[in-house]
Amino acid sequence: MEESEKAENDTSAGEEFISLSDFTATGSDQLTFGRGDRLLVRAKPCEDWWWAELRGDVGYVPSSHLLQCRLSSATGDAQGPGDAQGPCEQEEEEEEAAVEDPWQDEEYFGSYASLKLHLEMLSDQRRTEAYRQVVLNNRDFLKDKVVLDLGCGTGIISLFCAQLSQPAKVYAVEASPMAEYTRRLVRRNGFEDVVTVLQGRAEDVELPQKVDVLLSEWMGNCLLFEFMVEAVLKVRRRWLAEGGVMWPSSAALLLVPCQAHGFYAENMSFWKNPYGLDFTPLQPLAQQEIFSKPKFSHVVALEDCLSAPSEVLSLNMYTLDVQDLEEMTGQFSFCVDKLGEFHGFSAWFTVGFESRQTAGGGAVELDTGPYSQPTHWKQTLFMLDSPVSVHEGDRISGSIVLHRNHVWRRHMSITLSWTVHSGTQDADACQASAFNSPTGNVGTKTFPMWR
Ligand code: GJV
Repeated sequence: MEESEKAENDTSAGEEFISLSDFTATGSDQLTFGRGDRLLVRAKPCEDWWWAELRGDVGYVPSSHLLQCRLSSATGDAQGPGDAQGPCEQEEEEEEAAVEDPWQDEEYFGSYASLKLHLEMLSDQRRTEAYRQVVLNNRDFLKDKVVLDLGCGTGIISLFCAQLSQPAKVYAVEASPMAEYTRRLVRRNGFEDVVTVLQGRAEDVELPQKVDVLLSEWMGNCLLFEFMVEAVLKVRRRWLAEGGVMWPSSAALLLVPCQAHGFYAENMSFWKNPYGLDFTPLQPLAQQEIFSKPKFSHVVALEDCLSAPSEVLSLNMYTLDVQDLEEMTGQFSFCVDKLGEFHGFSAWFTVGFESRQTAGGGAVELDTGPYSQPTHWKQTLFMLDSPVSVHEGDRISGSIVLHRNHVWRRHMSITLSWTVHSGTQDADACQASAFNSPTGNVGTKTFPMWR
């Protein structure tokens, strides 16, 4: 695409945004606006401050307060709130309602009221078996312990506890209406004396005692999406007894630079010459519609990984704080180990479950990356706007920032910044970071997920 054409596409008429919260200008070059105002964004000179128009006035506005209209949501099989539509597509009253519940609980727990997502989770054997293994490996430890299963869904983990160990009590907490069925499943399997199902948000639950074990399957896409982890941290503070166990005990986000020939061809190369015609003017649109958001449910083949993966975030579930979730930053430096096209980054997570007993199978890890059989989370793909050719010995360094949406509490944006350093075909030199040739490709891109 020509540069002039690109500029035209970026700024032509401005983009319409809706304000999610009130903002009062603190300088004469800023605009004051209220929640629900529709602003026309004329330019984005930097990430945090945009130049916008409202009722004939122009000025700078903080981008964090704005939500783009007609930004469609998930690609692929997003879970829970990922299926949401942008509120600008809805009626005015719905907009209001959506802004009033930044957690979108009705929609979120509504999605867990039907079987679809539960079937997906239960059929994911690697996920479900990992939790079963944790219970098995700690069956002696669990004897006479009090357990809380946060977001128990159909109650599978609580039922494993009752079936495979002898806990004093399991509180199975579930906010969605599925809880009623979970109660029936507990009764049908004869565990009603041990497992008590409590329907409600775990943050609000009242228990007769503190718990020895806080178990939960809270992980979303890119680990944090949905931010169910916040409930886990709040419950930990309130209900976990001194010295109690967190399962998972740790979590990590991993990243790898990768090729995505298939996805690129389907959505970008396609327009080059369909039926012998030049459809390339649609490419900027494809870029905006498809590549501006992460692709969920991507499975990255090992041969498409351009280097060994790297851990970019590492969370200790005993010490992680709710405030830490607002912005999380990681660094990376990848050594490219093959010739290929750098189309983007793939991300996934691992969680670790420490063992609390000496005799037994030890710690358990659930790895959702490309070196293991896929789980229902699969991997998440972040496409660059244009691919970069890389060679063995090149280095890709940079950072990732997960920025939680100030208003929509289950959403975040992910900013990837990278530099490709061209190498000397020498993998050892890359390992040692012994060279630092300024080079080729430098880029940064922010992906809303989904707001
Ligand atoms: N309190 C109670 N139940 C919850 C909560 C909460 N704060 N948050 C989610 N759930 N790993 N991304 C329930 C939700 O209704 C569903 O049944 C289950 O936890 C989700 C677990 C898998 N989602 C995930």
